[in-house]
Amino acid sequence: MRTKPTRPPRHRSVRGARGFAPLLATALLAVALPVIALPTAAASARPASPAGPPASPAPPARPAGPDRQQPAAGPGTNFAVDDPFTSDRTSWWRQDRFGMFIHFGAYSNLEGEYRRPDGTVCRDAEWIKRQCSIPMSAYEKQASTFDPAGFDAKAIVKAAKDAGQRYIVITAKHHEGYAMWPTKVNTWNLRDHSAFDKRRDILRELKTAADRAGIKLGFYYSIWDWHDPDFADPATFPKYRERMYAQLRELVKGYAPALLWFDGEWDTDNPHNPWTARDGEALESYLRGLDPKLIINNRVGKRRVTDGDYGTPEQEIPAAPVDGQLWESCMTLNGHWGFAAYDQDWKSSAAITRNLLATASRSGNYLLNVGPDKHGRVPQPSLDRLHDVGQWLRTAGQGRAVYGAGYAGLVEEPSWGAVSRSRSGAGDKLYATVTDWPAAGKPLHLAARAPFRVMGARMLGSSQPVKVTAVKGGYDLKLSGKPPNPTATVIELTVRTPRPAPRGHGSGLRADIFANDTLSGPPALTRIDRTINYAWKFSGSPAPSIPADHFSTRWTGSIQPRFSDTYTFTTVSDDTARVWIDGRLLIDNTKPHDATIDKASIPLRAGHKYAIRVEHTEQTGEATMKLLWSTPNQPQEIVPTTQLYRR
Ligand code: FHN
Repeated sequence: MRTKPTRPPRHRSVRGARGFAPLLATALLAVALPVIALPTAAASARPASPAGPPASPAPPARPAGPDRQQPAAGPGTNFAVDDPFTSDRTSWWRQDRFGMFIHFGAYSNLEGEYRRPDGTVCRDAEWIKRQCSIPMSAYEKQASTFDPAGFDAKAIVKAAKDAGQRYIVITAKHHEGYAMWPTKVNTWNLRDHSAFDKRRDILRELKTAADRAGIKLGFYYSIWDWHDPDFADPATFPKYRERMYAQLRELVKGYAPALLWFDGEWDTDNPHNPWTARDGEALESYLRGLDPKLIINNRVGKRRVTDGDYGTPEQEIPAAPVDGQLWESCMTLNGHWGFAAYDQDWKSSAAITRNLLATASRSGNYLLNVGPDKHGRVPQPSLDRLHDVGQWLRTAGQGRAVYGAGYAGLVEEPSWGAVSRSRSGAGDKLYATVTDWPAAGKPLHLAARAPFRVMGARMLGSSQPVKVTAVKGGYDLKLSGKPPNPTATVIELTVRTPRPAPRGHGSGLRADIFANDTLSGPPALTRIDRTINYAWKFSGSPAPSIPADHFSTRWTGSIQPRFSDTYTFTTVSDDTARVWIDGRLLIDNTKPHDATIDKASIPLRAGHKYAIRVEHTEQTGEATMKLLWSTPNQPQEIVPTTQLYRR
């Protein structure tokens, strides 16, 4: 039976209604939202180190953050290198919002169609070898004729820029195992097994063109490998893993990608996939050791909230901002990732543009795919649509609703469009993008979630007036005439919110750390923790003296909000988490669990110090504890040190 993951349903545009806490909620909202972690296979053998698979766990990444004095892997290791929501390391990614995905491999040479020896025709794209049960010998034979001489890196980068895509992720190696660069690890690659010019290296060409154009370049790499004979058997899998580490080292050291986009991490067969969460821990640590600036997606592990830097919903757009992790929606332009000549079912330019706006308004990134043909050329229908999106973004500065913009927070998502917020030198702006133009005289309502004033309003690309009226619970926008841009018309609102209290001068919370999972007896260690941002995973723990299992921590002190608003506290925890604010038990998840998100809200007053107590326990396996906060006026982040005091 084929165990191919069911291809995610194709979404034209996914708009989810969202419930919000009523404005200035006074009620205490406590909602536990369990994130169901994927079942991990039995713990696998050893991770590898930069030199290859060692006898002991790989040395952890040297954290890019301030805690550089972290010990080597094992007890004392914290794999959380910084707060991806606010770190310099992820800043470009959080600003750029819109990227180009490129699926290009030996499968492209078949252009979506395989004629079997009996004359029957089988169709698929990047999965064609497996879905059409092509014998490996026949697949290798067809790959030997692959000659993408028409691959024009400059033209592809120009197309991305023309589309307004500010980063590119190209398949360096897909499930077929065929490397698109001259790897030295094997001969199953575009240099050694093709009809292509052996002097060329398309990843090098793309890197050069992207650098020149100021576009970040990332590589997609499939863990699942249909070609490597050592992949499927757990006994020989370490040999595959050694080759995989060597290839990734070639890519990171040879091409300096800004990002690695892993895939093929899921439990599946044909061939069996032995990849485990423990493998993901070691690989992520290894890669961060190779390059601390790397951004890595969550498929490096098992696609969970605790893996990598960001989540990867596919062919869909989450209905609301994702809790506890950055996220990027990847999507095809037709129904396939790789080139499929028969698939002319293209999404409309308007649908793609609206998807991008919906994504940005929920603080997500949008990675939109092209699949070059066997010559290496991007299909014209793809280029046409990308051009249209870029045209919309360039018109009248409408791109401000996307680049550097994110979840509005201050208002509920309306049914008539999307609202994003951008705070830059140009001021504090809400970008209300109208996709469902109101009937004459009918106002558009913005339901406020927190107090703010509208200081100005204008329609981008038009001199049509926008009348803003304060009404109960928010504002009404009255528009006139016809929509200047039927795809989406942008109303730019200049807003002012209550001034925050001055930044605090806290240095962190008192942490009492116990060498047991019951917080009992005297603590083995007491210190000041700058934040609660810990991914101990399998091998780490709060300190070298604390074993990787059966430990617990109690943080105490006070917390100082900067806004008078309803604060939502979010924990990402494994095994248990409890949070008290001002003596109230807000989060109480004491049932041992895998990586889980818990949330609760409470109204707080700016500048006031509230008692805080946080407890975490770890029994066995992976361990994680992160404390984030957000308000309608403050996007989610790890609670910063300056707002935490030891007493
Ligand atoms: O199996 C792959 C598929 O071919 C494609 O690469 C997508 C893109 O994210 N990822 C996997 C399916 O989830």
